[in-house]
Amino acid sequence: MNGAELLVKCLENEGIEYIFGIPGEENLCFLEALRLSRIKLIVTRHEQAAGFMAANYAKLTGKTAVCLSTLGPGATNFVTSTSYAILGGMPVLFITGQKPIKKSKQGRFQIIDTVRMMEPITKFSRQIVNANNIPSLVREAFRNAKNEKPGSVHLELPEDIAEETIEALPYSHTKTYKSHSIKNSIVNISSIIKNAKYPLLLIAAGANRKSTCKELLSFLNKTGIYFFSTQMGKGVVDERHPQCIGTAALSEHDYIHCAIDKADLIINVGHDVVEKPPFFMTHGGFNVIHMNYYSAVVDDVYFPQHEIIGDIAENLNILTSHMESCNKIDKEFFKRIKSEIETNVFSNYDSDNFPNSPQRIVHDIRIVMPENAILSLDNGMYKIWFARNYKAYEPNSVLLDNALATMGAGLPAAIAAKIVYPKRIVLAICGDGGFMMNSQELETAVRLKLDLVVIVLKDDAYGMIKWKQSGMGLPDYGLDFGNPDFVIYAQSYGAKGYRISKTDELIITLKKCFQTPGVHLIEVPIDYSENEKVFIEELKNKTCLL
Ligand SMILES: Cc1ncc(C[n+]2csc(CCOP(=O)(O)OP(=O)(O)O)c2C)c(N)n1
Repeated sequence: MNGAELLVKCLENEGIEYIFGIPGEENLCFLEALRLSRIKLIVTRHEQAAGFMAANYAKLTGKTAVCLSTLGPGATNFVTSTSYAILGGMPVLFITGQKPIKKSKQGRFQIIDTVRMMEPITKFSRQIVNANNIPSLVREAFRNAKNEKPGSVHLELPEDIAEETIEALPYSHTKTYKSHSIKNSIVNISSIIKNAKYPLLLIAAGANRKSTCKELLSFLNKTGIYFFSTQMGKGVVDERHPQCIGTAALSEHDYIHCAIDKADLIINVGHDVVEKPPFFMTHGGFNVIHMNYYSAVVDDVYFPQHEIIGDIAENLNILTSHMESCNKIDKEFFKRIKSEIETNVFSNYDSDNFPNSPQRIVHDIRIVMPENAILSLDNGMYKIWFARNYKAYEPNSVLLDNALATMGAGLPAAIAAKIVYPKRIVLAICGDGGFMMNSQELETAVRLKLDLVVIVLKDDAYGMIKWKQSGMGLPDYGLDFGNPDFVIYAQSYGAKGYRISKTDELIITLKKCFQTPGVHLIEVPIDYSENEKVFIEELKNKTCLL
């Protein structure tokens, strides 16, 4: 066996099914070992996109994912997706190649210090300098990737180590047993919750685990406490739940903040300051109980007074067993707030104007999406509209990035979702800016014969930045661009292309695309004048029904 074969064996031992990436000549030995393994290689058209696919595969399956690149330029192309995985808490092993390290005739050709480059954006970054170390380094990489908080790890496999002859075995996994100290303090915590008049529960990114959904629902149903979510906590509990008051897509001044500002206690399940803040804590304001796998990073906007650290599902289960219906809650207040949010956020989509308003687009997409369909959002202005106005019914049914908040991940994430769930409908929504950052992956989707629908929202500009620019009272400058003809562009990849030219065509076209196999791209012009009308004027003039 050689080093590359041993590495592949170790990856098989970790249960790896797919590797996403672009091989270079330094990976050829690894590629050959992969060819003879049961792992499937998904070749992409950019390493960044491979990293985004792996990260979303990890998010959807809960398993550590793997991606591959060559040295130098391939590795530098990984930087954005490595950062995406570490901030977003997605366990991914990034494997890069390298020239031989013992004797090489290549000088410094393509060589950069990839291990050091990866250090600040991974939890563990190592060069394999001896094939003997492969089993322990792989286990360490996977252990680090999965340990709380999950994230990216990196291994560099030089060509000569890949070719080294070696006899070794992968290591087996360790079963970890953890102790609980929460049982002792639970009575105290439960009485704080029982005594609150305006308690709220916040569901954030860290709560997005299979085990947590059930426990959260039991807690909410038993206590009657109202809840909201951060963008990355969307759908962990069905947003149609009668106690749900929506998603805090903005940090302040939205309708939801009428409830947050009145709260005396927030039970914050799974929050992490990497997310855009759902609220700002102030001295003398509400108390926060932070429940997460790890302790809170204290920040000017977040300094919880209580922490319950450890497995969220187990701790919630213990907490629920000490709770009863919270009868001190001012239910009338929360009912009023909820009805105001239903009217102003979820029912305010009536405009027949063309180009379509963001509210109308969100509404039309929600009504045609089946219950378990998956929406994958890139980053742009529309992400705020979807986070705020689109009700998620199931966990991970809205894939979005509110941590690195990078443009370009929407389409690769949708491809990963379709690989994991071939039978579910998957819709990617991108701005014309973000789409063009990884649009080449349309070819990957066509080659993999995926049934996938992509909406490109066309405003011929970096719309989100335009909105911020005008909000700061600055003149319109430096944010407009031209676009290809998206219909012809899609067709040139072997996908089908459509252009919406009337408001009500979106629903009809989407229904048709969902029923027809293949990759479909729909160009949808969007009217962003609503950004200012709602987020600046309407919210400024709103009054909270207190
Ligand atoms: C890789 C990357 N570059 C730049 C940004 C900063 N940024 C955030 S949103 C945005 C505009 C997005 O434009 P587009 O995709 O067209 O969507 P729109 O806001 O117009 O709906 C920019 C430039 C970013 N988040 N990520």
